[in-house]
Amino acid sequence: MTGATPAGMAEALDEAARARRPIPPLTDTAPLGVDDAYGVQRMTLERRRARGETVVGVKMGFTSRAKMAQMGVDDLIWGRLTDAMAVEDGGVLDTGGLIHPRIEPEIAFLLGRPLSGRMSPFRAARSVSAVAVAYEVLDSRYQDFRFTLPDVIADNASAAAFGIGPWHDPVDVGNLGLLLEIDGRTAETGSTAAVLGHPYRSLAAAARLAEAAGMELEPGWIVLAGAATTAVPLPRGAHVRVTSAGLGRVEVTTR
Ligand code: OOG
Ligand code: MG
Repeated sequence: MTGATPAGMAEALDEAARARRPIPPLTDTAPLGVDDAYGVQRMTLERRRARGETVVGVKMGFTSRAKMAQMGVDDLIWGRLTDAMAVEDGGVLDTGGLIHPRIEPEIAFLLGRPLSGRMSPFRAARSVSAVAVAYEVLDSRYQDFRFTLPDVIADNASAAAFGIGPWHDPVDVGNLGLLLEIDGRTAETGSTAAVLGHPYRSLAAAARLAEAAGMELEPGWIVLAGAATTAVPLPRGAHVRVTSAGLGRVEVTTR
């Protein structure tokens, strides 16, 4: 059903998202390694580009132990963000087109300079022009949110939507409290320190992955550093708020 070629896999994932019909993990029926999975991810992005979407950044995944444990994987990954995934702060997200959305609190970086290569987190941080509190909405195109590492890589790291709070001049984001509230009730609390010990390590990892992919992260791009807590189901008709000490908050209403 999914087709064993990379292009067939990309089509199956893209169609699953568009038709809102989840598929079994690709690795249930075909061998798929990490490198080939990134090839499939690139092809799903080509399909989005062909529909007029523009890449506006990248998202890091599984940068916290909480997330690795939740999803049963053991390495960090990345995916691409497009303009069509962005939700304005305080805006409305229609979850009707999503399969089984989840939301998680994150920190976002805005790049002021190109970034690629192997470097210390400290050096990577020098490319950052602003930081913000953010959320990510995940929506696996796989049934029951079940996948192996190559599966989720191919599926663009479950990326579905994201929102960014007000940008701030770079501050030390090494240990900021994060609060995720749904309809005024606490859903998750955590610290940015859960992201690889410091979110700038996630940024350095993004720079390394960019080099490995033969590309540069571009000025103006957003980097989502990865969730500090587990992701929680995102219901319809909900008001969600993510607050971070020092960075303010970002809000979204779902319908
Ligand atoms: C994959 C995406 C993980 C994060 O912040 O760790 C991620 C998933 O959990 O479905 O975005
Ligand atoms: Mg995330």
